[in-house]
This record gives sequence, C-alpha cells and structure tokens, in this order.
Amino acid sequence: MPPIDDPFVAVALGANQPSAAGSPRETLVAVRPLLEDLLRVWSDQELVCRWSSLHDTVPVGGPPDQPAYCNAVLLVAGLKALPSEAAALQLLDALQGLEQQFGRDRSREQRWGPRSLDLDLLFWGELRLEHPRLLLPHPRLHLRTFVLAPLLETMQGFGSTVIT
Ligand code: A4P
Ligand code: MG
Repeated sequence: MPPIDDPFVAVALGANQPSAAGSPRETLVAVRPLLEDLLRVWSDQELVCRWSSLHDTVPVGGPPDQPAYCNAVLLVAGLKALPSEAAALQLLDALQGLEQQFGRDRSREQRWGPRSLDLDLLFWGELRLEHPRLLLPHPRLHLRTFVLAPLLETMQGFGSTVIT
C-alpha cells in the first residue's frame, strides 16, 4: 500500500444519459479500464487505482425532470510526479477527450443538465488552481453527496485503523 502522504488524484464520474456503451451504469463500467489506461499514459507509470462502487443518485440541480444519475469515484495513488498546473491541464484535456468518446457534446447542454459522461477532476494532492479551464480542488466537492459518498469508499483503509 502506498504511503498516506502520496499526492492522490481523484476523478469523479457521472452519467444520466445512454451512450454507445449502453445505460449510464454500462457506460461507467465501460469507462473504468479506459480511464485507468488514460491515467497510466498521462503519468507514464503504473498506478494504484481504487474504485468506488457504482451509486444510483438523485439529480442535483439542472432541469427538474432529468433522469437519475450513476456516479462513481476513482482514487489514484502512487504518482511519482509532483502536482503541477501544466500536468493537471493535460489530464483535463485527456478526460474531456474520453467524455467525447462516449458522446458528450457540451455545445448542446444546459448547466448541470443531462449528460452521457462527466469526468471531473476533484483534486490532485494539495494543488490549488484558479485557471480559466480548471479549478482545483473542485469547488463543489464538499457540497455533493453523489461525490463525497463514493470518494469516502475509495479512501477506506488508507492510513488509519478502525477501533470500535
Ligand atoms: N472545469 C473547471 N474545473 C474543473 C474540474 N476540477 N474538473 C471546467 C473538470 N472540469 C473543470 O464543465 C464545465 C467546465 O468546467 C469544463 O469545460 C472545464 O474546463 P462541464 O463538465 O461541461 O460541466 P459540469 O460538469 O456540468 O460542471 P460542474 O460545475 O463540474 O458541475 P457538477 O458539479 O459536476 O454538476 N446530480 C447527480 N446526482 N450526479 C451528478 O453527477 N452532476 C451535475 C453536474 C449536476 N447534478 C448531478 C450530477
Ligand atoms: Mg464536468
């Protein structure tokens, strides 16, 4: 297990419209290995990937009658590179490329409206960014149960012993 002070990368996945891979749940299942490959290529190393389970969640915000979401979080440990703006922007580009591969078309969406795949970068260690294209940590991370619940799952067992 990697040391607890590793700068983790966390990525949130969400979907509430079908893609070529099928339902939102089938989309997230299909995305999992591709996202792991993407992160290995981006970081140029083997990584420790911890996945949450898939969560069926009630929509937050957006149009009143949008379909339920499927959400998950991936926590990545063992990165050798130190967090940097340039590398974080490269990762954002790669994530948006994967969204497009699964049919995401931002030009036809309304804010917080339905989408076939959303990949948000939650944080990379303690990196703070206020770039026009990338805010880190994700500014609504602490407000979203659909992010926090799966994120906590991925963090279970890192650096602590549960005493009851
Ligand atoms: N951007 C800035 N910071 C980031 C970041 N940390 N990660 C920019 C990813 N992108 C970031 O994103 C709009 C722009 O934000 C991007 O071009 C990027 O340059 P987007 O993916 O088009 O829009 P978004 O995801 O709707 O925006 P946002 O503000 O991240 O929304 P949220 O908070 O993700 O809300 N309900 C449930 N149950 N489950 C969901 O997954 N998702 C949303 C979207 C609303 N309700 C939901 C869910
Ligand atoms: Mg997004």
